[in-house]
Amino acid sequence: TELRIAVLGVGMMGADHVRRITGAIAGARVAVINDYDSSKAEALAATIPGCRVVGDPIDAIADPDVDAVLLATPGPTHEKQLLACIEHGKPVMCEKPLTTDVETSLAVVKAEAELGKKLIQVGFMRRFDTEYEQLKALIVAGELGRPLVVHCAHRNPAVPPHFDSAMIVKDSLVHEVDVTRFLLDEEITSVQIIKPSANPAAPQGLADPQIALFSTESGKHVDAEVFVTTGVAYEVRTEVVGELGSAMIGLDVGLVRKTAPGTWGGQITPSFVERFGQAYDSEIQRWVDAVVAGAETGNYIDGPGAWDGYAAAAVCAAGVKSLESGERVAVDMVQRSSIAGA
Ligand code: ISE
Repeated sequence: TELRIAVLGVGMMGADHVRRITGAIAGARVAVINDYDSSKAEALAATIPGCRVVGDPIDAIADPDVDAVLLATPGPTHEKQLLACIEHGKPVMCEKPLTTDVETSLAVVKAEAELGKKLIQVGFMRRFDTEYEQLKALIVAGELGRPLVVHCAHRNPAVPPHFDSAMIVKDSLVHEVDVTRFLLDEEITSVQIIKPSANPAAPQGLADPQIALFSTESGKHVDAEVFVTTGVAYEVRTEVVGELGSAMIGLDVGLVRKTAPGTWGGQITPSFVERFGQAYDSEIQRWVDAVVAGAETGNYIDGPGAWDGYAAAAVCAAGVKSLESGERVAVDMVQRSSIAGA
């Protein structure tokens, strides 16, 4: 029997996941679609055999024909929808952010911990990208010695018109936050955001690019350039420098072609959909497998969970404060050990 998934929100990411679950993922199908734009939901559902539209997101979660939920709705709706998943015992893959502020993220962590089951996975897809997996494996095997410094670059060709300076922190930099926590396996304790002179091509008032500096519990340094209006392509690069050497991923070295008159080069992915296509595929396949296995283990996730979503929210909140003050801001978060089961 196939896992019956409800996909809530069929914008860019949700629609991409519907296509993925329908065409590339084994053991699962999209049984229910929900979107605030019901005609969009109807149009997509009509292309999938056995799929129907449920107009209310909470009804979609509670539906008896739904085994698991994929949340790709706007961030401000996540808290209520995640709490409904917990209430109905439905495993959920939640696109980032977990919720849009620190308090509600912590409330979700606590509600899940009280239930005593790992139901919530957060869509930090980079952890499933082959290159990030290789980098992590090098570190874990001790091949780089102790990691000392991490350098990140995160460039988008463009962002939607409503994107503001704080969204560069909460929507874009948040991935470097998760990558840092994933690679170094420790919490980030402070953030500083530096605003160099803005790209003249960026919309008026958008602080782009931004340079973020993180310190971690053991005093490691991470810097990240986030530049979302390059007009070029989608580029994500991470370099880890350790005691015994360094390693870098995201060099975009696919096919290198040489042509007259003496030029060489290749191609760069236009957006995260292509750059992280493999990561999304393996993220969702492993999640489906974990949900199926969860009935026996009580653990319905295989990847970052609610705690990781909360930690990211706490670091980004400090980042948004630093964006305003220019100062280094300490990250305010509770001890993980203070929440049994988190
Ligand atoms: C978007 O929401 C993402 O998650 C992408 O990975 C990131 O590169 C982009 O900047 C965000 O807007």
